[in-house]
Amino acid sequence: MVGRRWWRRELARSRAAAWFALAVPVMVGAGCVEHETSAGYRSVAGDQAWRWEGGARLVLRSLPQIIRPSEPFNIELEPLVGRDVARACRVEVSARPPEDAARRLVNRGRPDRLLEDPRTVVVVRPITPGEALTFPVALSDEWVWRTASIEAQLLCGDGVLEVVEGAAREGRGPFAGARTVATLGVVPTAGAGRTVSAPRIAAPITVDGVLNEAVWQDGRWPLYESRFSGVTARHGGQETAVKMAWDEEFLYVAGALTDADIVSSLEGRDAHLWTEDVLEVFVFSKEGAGYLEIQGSPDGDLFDASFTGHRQGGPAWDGGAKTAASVQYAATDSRQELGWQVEFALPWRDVCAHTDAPCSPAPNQTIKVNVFRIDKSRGGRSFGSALAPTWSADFHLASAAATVRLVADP
Ligand SMILES: [Ca+2]
Ligand SMILES: [Ca+2]
Repeated sequence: MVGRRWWRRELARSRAAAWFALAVPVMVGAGCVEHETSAGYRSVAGDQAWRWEGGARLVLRSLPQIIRPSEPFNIELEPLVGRDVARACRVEVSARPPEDAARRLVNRGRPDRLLEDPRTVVVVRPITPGEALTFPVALSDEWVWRTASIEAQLLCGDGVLEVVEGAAREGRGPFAGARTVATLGVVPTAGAGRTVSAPRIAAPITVDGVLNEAVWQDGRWPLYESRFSGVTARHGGQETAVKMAWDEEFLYVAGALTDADIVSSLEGRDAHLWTEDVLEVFVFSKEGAGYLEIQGSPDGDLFDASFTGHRQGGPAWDGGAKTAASVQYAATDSRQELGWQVEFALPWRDVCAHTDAPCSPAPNQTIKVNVFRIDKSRGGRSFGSALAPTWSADFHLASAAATVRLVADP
């Protein structure tokens, strides 16, 4: 960390420098303080200002009231720094899942094996003294959280400075270079939640647990971590991707699950598959009334259940769903499991009898669904992931479900 050491040295030297004789606050009105730096920049700030070690300041000029995924927005910051800092430093603004920020806070900087969420957006801008910085940010359609944590760090050389004044969270670990990270705000996000498109297919799917049909070849939807009963996912490695397709008779679901440690001993219709490796599909009503749940195991066993309201019902109902699965092994070692694939065909007549989905599926209709994976290991650990995370111990949450749009063409 030569760069970091260099920066510390520069910092120590510059503590005596004129620009560091930080901001003389002058009251200019209720709740507002006018700062004048010795570099000559003037700015009015309320609470939305941050100070870093060494005295550099950032003032928040604009932050959206609400963020709509896929609609770009700007965050404007005004750095109050001297030329030395401007030369050596950049400002990084990030929009992060609130879970990640909260996890760092709770974890108090201890080691964390969880990976950076791929949907985090990071924008870095060099500093030009006297100029406000604009950070264009767009969240992905796959932003499934109800808020975004907007954060800032000051990167100098290859070090990162600590926040000494202003709202901040614990840093360290893979999510932050600094011990503290400025929290510019936690902004609500508005959107329909996760929305995916299921294509209509011309030739029926062969439900054999082999995903060799053309429609399954690309555009699969990754599952994301879902927390329930102390279970977390995105632990690395065991990825899950699903996709849906439809024709006049069936809603089809395919799952591809990386798994080097398959736990599957249960047999027979309606066995408690969720206690081992399983993929679960829920089809909800838009109005939160009746819904269906089907589960498939790596050995092709089926669990199906119908509900008239939240958890009102169960597996006594046997519908017409079909499932099949296949297990993949390493080419060099036929005992080494690589993962499993599963297919489901769920008849529309079951779906429309137990949900408010229309009985005649047509392009542009939408249905509310969710897909969950429970990944067991022989050591007893479980990891959960979901198409649309519920952030709760309850999978039966219609409000958290994804929207699947039935589309005409792949
Ligand atoms: Ca197949
Ligand atoms: Ca497993």
